[in-house]
Amino acid sequence: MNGKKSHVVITRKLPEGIEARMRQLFDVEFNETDTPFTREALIAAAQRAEVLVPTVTDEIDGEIIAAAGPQLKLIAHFGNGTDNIDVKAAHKRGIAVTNTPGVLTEDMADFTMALIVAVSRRFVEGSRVIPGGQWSGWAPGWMLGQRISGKRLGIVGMGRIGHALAKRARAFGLQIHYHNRHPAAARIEEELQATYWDSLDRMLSRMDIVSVNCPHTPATFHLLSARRLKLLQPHAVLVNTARGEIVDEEALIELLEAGAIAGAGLDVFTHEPTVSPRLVRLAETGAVTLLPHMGSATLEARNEMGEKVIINIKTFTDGHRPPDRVLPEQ
Ligand code: 8YV
Repeated sequence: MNGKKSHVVITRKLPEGIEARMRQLFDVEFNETDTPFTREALIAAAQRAEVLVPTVTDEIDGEIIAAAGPQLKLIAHFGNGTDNIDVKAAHKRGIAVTNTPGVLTEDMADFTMALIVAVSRRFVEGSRVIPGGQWSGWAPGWMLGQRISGKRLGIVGMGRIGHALAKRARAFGLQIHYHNRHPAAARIEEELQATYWDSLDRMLSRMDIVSVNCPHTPATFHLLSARRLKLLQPHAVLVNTARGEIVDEEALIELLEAGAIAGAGLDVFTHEPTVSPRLVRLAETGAVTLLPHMGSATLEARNEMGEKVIINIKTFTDGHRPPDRVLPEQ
């Protein structure tokens, strides 16, 4: 881009060290207050930026892409999932899109494993008892959860995060089952002693715990539909740390309210940051554990995501192919 520093607009506050490096390399507009951009602010940013750095809280849809000025050449997403960006529309307008894969895998897998344990062993409910002054002492039949060891974990989506989760789950004594568009490499199946289920329906009806770990795409929207959720066994636990839209949230709420499954752990929701009051009520009864989209929230992940954004912008503006280019789904 002519030897002059590229104009980069960042929609949220990033780690200090990352912002300092960006200041050296680019002509950057930061968001000092960290207030999410309104739609109008996003459109205005797309009309002046050469590079836009959004996050999961920015909906970069076809209309915003259409309103972007001709100077916008790159959307360097600070995040792994790009379901908030109309990648196809960007591609058509010659705007490249990059993301930050790989650097949040281990943190996401730790977090998902922790949520599986927390829901099965009622950590959140238990943690409220002492501060609430409700503990009158131990009793043999009190706060009973479900044993994890020896149970069947069904992973929906055996990508990087699914694989990292499966490794942890093996150490907890879980049997690994998975559904994916394609079976994993034989080496991975062998390492995990994993069973591939071509039919998601059949897998769901046989699992004790189900974890959603696939990306949200048009093909995975409500992949766990009302019909499929009903296939879960009454003692099953569902954990979703991927995207709210993959599960039919209303149908899940109905199942939980009816006590038709044992519980759920959710870190993602259909209309973030708004969460259904019915889910909140279920959380109060202990039927569901709700967390505020914090699966990848570690200092290390945020710094490494920032590094990836810098590398993607720098390689692109230097005229090379950025390492984390995202292409539209075929
Ligand atoms: C990030 C995520 O925090 O990267 C993702 O896809 O869902 C999150 O863990 C978020 O995307 C940051 O933009």
